[in-house]
Amino acid sequence: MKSFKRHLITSALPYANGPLHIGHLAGVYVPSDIYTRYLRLKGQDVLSICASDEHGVPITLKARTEGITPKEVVDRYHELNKKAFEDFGIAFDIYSRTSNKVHYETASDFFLTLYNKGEFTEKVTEQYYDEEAGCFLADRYIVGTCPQCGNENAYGDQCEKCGTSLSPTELINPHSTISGSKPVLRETLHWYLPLDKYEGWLREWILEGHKEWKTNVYGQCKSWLEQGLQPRAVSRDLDWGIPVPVDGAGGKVLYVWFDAPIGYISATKELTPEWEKYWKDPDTKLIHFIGKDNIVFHCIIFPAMLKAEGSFILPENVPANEFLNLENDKISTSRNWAVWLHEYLEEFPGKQDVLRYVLCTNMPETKDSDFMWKDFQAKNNNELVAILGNFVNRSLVLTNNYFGGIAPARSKTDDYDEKVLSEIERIRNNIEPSLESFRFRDALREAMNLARLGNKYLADTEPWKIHKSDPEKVKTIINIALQITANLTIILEPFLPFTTKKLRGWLNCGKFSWAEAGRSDLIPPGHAIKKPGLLFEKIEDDVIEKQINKLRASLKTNNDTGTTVIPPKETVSFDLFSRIDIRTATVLEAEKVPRTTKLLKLTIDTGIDTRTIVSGIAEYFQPDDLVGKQISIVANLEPRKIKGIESKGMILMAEDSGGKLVLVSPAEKTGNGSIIK
Ligand code: B3M
Ligand code: ZN
Repeated sequence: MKSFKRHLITSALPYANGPLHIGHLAGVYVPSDIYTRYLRLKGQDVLSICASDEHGVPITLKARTEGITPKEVVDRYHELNKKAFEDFGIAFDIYSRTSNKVHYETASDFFLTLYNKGEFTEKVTEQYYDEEAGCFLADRYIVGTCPQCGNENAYGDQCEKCGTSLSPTELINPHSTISGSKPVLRETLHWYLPLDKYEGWLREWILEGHKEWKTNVYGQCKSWLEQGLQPRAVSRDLDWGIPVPVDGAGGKVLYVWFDAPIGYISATKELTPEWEKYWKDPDTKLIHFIGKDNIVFHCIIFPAMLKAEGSFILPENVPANEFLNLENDKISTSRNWAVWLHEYLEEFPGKQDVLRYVLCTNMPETKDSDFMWKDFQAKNNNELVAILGNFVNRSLVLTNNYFGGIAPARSKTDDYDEKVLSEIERIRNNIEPSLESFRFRDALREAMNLARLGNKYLADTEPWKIHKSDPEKVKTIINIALQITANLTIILEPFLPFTTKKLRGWLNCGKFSWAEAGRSDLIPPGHAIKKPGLLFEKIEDDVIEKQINKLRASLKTNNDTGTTVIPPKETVSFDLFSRIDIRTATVLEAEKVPRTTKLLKLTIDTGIDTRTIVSGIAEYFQPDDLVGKQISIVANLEPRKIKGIESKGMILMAEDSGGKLVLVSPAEKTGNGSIIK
């Protein structure tokens, strides 16, 4: 096995388009943090890199939904997510963002290096265009049926269900996620990375060179390589992103999946002037922590980019996790079916390690797993409180009660004592291979076996019964209990950093190194410890019921129509809402827009003026049905050209989750231009 001088750990850059939830922690960030903390404990030279992924359609879609700019979206969620990572002890060395200057320069330079090497093919192709929205549709702007697995919500660049990377023109029955309309094809120029040219090399590098990769990762790579790789566009017709740095590329930006992985490099550059030692020296071990939907980008596309550029190292491993579900259902931002990290901390202050623990014991390392609130409660009460907390509490309280808080010396040990002492080392030796091979569930279970050992040792030896009759024996028992406690501060540090910090405080000791784990002399005789507090507290049924009910409420079913109610959007400030001017108006004329199926051109009297609004409601209303109707409109929306017609405003419609659309009209006739509050 090759030895490395240093480690470079990257964690998938979360899109700054929404808050983080438990699926992010279980899939990427807890495993990455466990591995990084373990390497640090071993005294390794390690950098842990992450950043907000701030470009791409996920951001602009969110901006459209919230009626704010993409910059406002990323500024809000970059800060929220950065704080959530800090609150959960995810100890990155840097958490940067891809909208900053160093990234723009780094990504542009990377593109230009490949461009000047002639790596890209420039091609004019037909791409889907939304006539209503007036923009090309790429990535999440377009959805359709995946040609591989039949998933009807596959995106234009990837099917998240089967992981296949796609182009919009491969989708079956595609439609725009902006206007819902069926897109038309239009010619546009893009730059293509010749993945096909690197297919042979990728086969060799992965299928021959990295047979040790996790089965789920290796298997996905194998199936893509077997399907054959196609050239892939690395630019987009979008106005949010890093402009393509060549002449004649007006209105085109780098594809977010071209720029984002380069964010690992730019963040490292931002962190240290020695960044090239980490990214270009083959003595660096590069590990990418990601979720399974990112495997193609980290195992096929980014390595091909690095290979084409030629001066960077390649990832040594990409231990992708599968997905975490919640109460037997897929975590869903749009349905608010999630446990948001910032909300968890409001409801469970100081219990970050309980969540880290539960997520690790059930980590989706090889297959999807399920977070259940009842399981969260059981693991907290039956393992953290009853095993770890109980043992530590007894060990420290008895030291205080029997020896005034001063660690006693071991006197003569019997076979059982010696067996327990040797178990400390055996357990430590069992944990290491699991951590080294990213099997964190196994590693944590083994680490907890040390607490089980301690609990059993005290229960078997019952020092509280013999502390008067055999004080020498009790000294030995308590000394051994303290050695176990000290070892727990080492082997649990990667998993439960807040708990081990507390424990070190009570033990009145510093941070031991990983090399010291397994020893039985960490707490010398005469060492003064402190009085302990409670390490964990029981979680009662009503607390869990409240969480389960909260989830159920977010999927409240509408009794009248039997459809689930679409959960509310993010809260907005009153002043943001008050900037929107909603008025009553009357439809004077209505006609279909030629050569479209969904558009109606309406002439309306707003009380302020007579204006035209183009609306995608032709499938729901006949033009004549609308003439004379009083409606509600957004009167101060920026005018837009739709099919060459200037549309000034938007008609308010009510759409239930079944897609049924009705007009929003005042309950009784009122003057046009009346302000709707
Ligand atoms: N922003 C995460 C996602 O697909 C994506 C990761 C980028 S890592 C360079 O949700
Ligand atoms: Zn699919």
